[in-house]
Amino acid sequence: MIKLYSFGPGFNVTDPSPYVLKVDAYMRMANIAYENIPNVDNLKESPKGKLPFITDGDTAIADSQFIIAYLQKKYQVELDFGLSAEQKGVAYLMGKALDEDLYWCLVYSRWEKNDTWPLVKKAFFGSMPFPLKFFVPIVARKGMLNALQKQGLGRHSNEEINIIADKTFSALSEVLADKKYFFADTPCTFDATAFGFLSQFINVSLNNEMNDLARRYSNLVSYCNNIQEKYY
Ligand SMILES: N[C@@H](CCC(=O)N[C@@H](CS)C(=O)NCC(=O)O)C(=O)O
Repeated sequence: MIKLYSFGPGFNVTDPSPYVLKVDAYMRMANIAYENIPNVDNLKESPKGKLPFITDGDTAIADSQFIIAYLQKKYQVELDFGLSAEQKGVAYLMGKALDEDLYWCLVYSRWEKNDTWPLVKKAFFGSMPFPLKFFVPIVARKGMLNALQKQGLGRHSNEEINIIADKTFSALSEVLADKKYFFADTPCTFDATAFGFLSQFINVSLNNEMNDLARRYSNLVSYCNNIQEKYY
C-alpha cells in the first residue's frame, strides 16, 4: 500500500502543509488507497528533506509535483481527462502560482506575523521535550524569515504582501465563479492544489489578516467546505 509521509493534523486541517494536503486530496479524489504516516520526524527520512514524500513498495518519491506525476502514470489516473489542452496549460500555470508565490504569503502569515507566530510555535514545537522546545522554534523561525528574505517576498511591507495574497484569492474567485470545481464537473489535479492551499487560509483555526482576506470570497469558502465534506 502507498504510504504518505506527512506532518499530521494541525490548525484543524488534515495537514498544515499545503503540499501534503494537495497530495492527500489528490489521492482521495483519484480514489487511490494509501496510508497516512503523520510525524514531523518524517523530515529526517525524506529523500529531499521536505514533506510530503510517498513510498510505493520499494520506490520513494519526494515533492508533490513528482508524486502526482508518478501516481498519474502508474495508476492511470484520469482526473484531467476532460480538460482541453488549453485548460491543462492554464491549470498547470495556476498551480505554479500557488506552489511558488502564494506559498510564501502563507509562510509570511504564519512565521513572520507576531499575532500568529505564538500559535504556530505551540502547534509545531509545543510537544518537544525541554530544552528543545525553547531553542528549536527560535532557530526554525530564523531560518524561515531568512528564506523569506532570500526569496524576496519578505522585503515587501505587510500591506504589499496582503495585496499580493489578495490578488491571488481574487483571481481564483473570478476563475471559479459559481462552478463547483475549477475546470470541470468533477475535480481535476488543480482542484487538489487549490484545496491544499486555500484550506490553509480558509479552514484553519487561525484568524490573521490573510485568513480574513481569503474568507471574504464566499465562493472559495464554499468550494473548500464542499471538498472537505465530500472527501474527508
Ligand atoms: N516543492 C515541494 C515543497 C515541499 C515543502 O516546502 N514542504 C515544507 C512544508 S510546507 C517542508 O517540508 N518544510 C520543512 C523544511 O524545509 O525543513 C513540494 O511540492 O512537495
